[in-house]
Amino acid sequence: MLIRKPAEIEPSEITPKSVYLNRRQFMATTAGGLFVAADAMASLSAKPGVPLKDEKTNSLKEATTYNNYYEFGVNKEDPAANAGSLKTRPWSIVVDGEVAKPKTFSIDDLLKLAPLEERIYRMRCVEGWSMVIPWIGFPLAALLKQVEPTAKGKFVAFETLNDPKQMPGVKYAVLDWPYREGLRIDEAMHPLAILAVGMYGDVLPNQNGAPIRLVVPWKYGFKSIKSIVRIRLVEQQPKTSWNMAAPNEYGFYSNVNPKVDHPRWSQATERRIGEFSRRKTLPFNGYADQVAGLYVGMDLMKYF
Ligand SMILES: Nc1nc2c(c(=O)[nH]1)N[C@H]1C(S)=C(S)[C@@H](COP(=O)(O)O)O[C@H]1N2
Ligand SMILES: [Mo]
Repeated sequence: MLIRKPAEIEPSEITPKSVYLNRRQFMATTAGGLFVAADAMASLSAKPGVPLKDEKTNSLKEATTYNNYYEFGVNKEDPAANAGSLKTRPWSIVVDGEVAKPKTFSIDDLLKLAPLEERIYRMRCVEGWSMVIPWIGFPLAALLKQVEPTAKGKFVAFETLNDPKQMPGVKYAVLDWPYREGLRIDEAMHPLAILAVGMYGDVLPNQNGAPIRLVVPWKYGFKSIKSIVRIRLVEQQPKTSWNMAAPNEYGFYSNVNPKVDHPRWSQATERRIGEFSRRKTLPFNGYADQVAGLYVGMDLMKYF
């Protein structure tokens, strides 16, 4: 099947060869009462992303056992240990606010929005570690176009599920739940911003944000909100969980910027999980050629 490649994406990030995802696995996860429609299954053909030059893709084990997902605990091994209690079917995302066509998308609706693609992205956590992960997903823009944002839809606000019965961590007030994130509309429409439904050729493990999560590779990892249930288009910059918790440490934009230190540590270098020596952190996490244009004229020391 034909998969169009947005002009902004480097050829090195997507290869021309088609592969099939593990369809049996996608069907298995939907077996809790739901069938994936035939045309949705057809869209599950993906292109394998080419590994980044001089950067090894992290192992599935690394990407699934060293996580932040505070709804399941604050330690890196907690999400893998505790996220089994998350029920990922049935699932839907309510999309409303400043849009002409508000809509509730079931997971099957979401899988039909656009062909799935594999994207191998560098991910940089604000804590100073990074990984390279092969995600499977589709541009967030494909969903936003469906609801037709109005002229007042200047920002996009996202929310994670907030269910104490499934998420042992939400009884602790470490963050103001539900976990909330936000993007400016032009950031959200950028072709590098994807909604991921899988990784490593398979469905997303719960600890990585099943069944659907945001991936914004030029920003610190906390912007990439997991297990999304609500997306709202808004006129004013929305509140975000980490910014509410510590506004001097976590800004709204949170673009990866080696020149803006966290108040308690430097952001100039990072530890790639699996590597011994530290790497230099790249502006916009290495995606400056594609995304720097979004921020022309903005003081990125002030809007960190
Ligand atoms: N709902 C929710 N989403 C979240 C988090 C979280 O605690 N809750 N942690 C964030 C942080 S800080 C990072 S670094 C990434 C890490 O997970 P990943 O390796 O699966 O991207 O998830 C982000 N998304
Ligand atoms: Mo993070």
